[in-house]
Amino acid sequence: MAYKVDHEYDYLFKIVLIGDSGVGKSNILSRFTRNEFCLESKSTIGVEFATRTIQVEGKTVKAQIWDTAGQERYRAITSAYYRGAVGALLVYDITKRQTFENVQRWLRELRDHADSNIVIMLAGNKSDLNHLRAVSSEDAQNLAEKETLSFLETSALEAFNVEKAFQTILFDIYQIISKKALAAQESASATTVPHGTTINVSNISGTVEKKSCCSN
Ligand SMILES: Nc1nc2c(ncn2[C@@H]2O[C@H](COP(=O)(O)OP(=O)(O)OP(=O)(O)O)[C@@H](O)[C@H]2O)c(=O)[nH]1
Ligand SMILES: [Mg+2]
Repeated sequence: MAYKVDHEYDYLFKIVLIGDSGVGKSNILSRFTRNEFCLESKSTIGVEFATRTIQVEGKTVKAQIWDTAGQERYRAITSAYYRGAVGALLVYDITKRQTFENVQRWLRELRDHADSNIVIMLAGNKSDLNHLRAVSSEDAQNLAEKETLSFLETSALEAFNVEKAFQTILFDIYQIISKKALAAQESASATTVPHGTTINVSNISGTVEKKSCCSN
């Protein structure tokens, strides 16, 4: 979902949160959208979303961030969740090795269900629990490089890098969208057909007359 509209905002970007249950997706979302954190949050059931508007390169960008359960049995239908998403924050817990091992599984799911141009950031959450660390930042950095993802360690509890993670995703999406818009403009001006030209197209059954519908 990357619409350009006239009023409240210039762009609306849909971003999905993914990762195993308990890694802190819902708290990352509440930290970013409401500046709230809950130590005893319950597992998400189904889908929730929240929004926040920020400025990117002088444009007003509304981020619509979707959150679902990491647990398979509570998850909403996958294809609907990913539909229209232009960004993804893939979260693991730095204190739980398994959540990092499962990153490959989440990447596969993105590959299967999301747009192939989706911007992905890997986030190692709970960086405040460094004494319990089970995933080194080097391991995560290497994986991120191999899979061409951006990477940050975050802490929803300490509000560390949460803002930066979303800002980076939104900026990267904005860069892609504005480059695409420029390329489209350039190719449109290169292939413009003059107004109202009548083109005669012959086929087997005779001559079909087609009016050019180019309006530029
Ligand atoms: N220490 C610490 N705890 C965190 C952090 N982020 C989340 N938690 C805790 O981790 C637990 C799970 O957080 P959630 O945000 O509910 O996890 P989730 O990924 O949304 O889980 P599901 O909805 O089941 O997929 C909660 O007890 C949170 O308080 C963090 O940055 N640091
Ligand atoms: Mg949740």
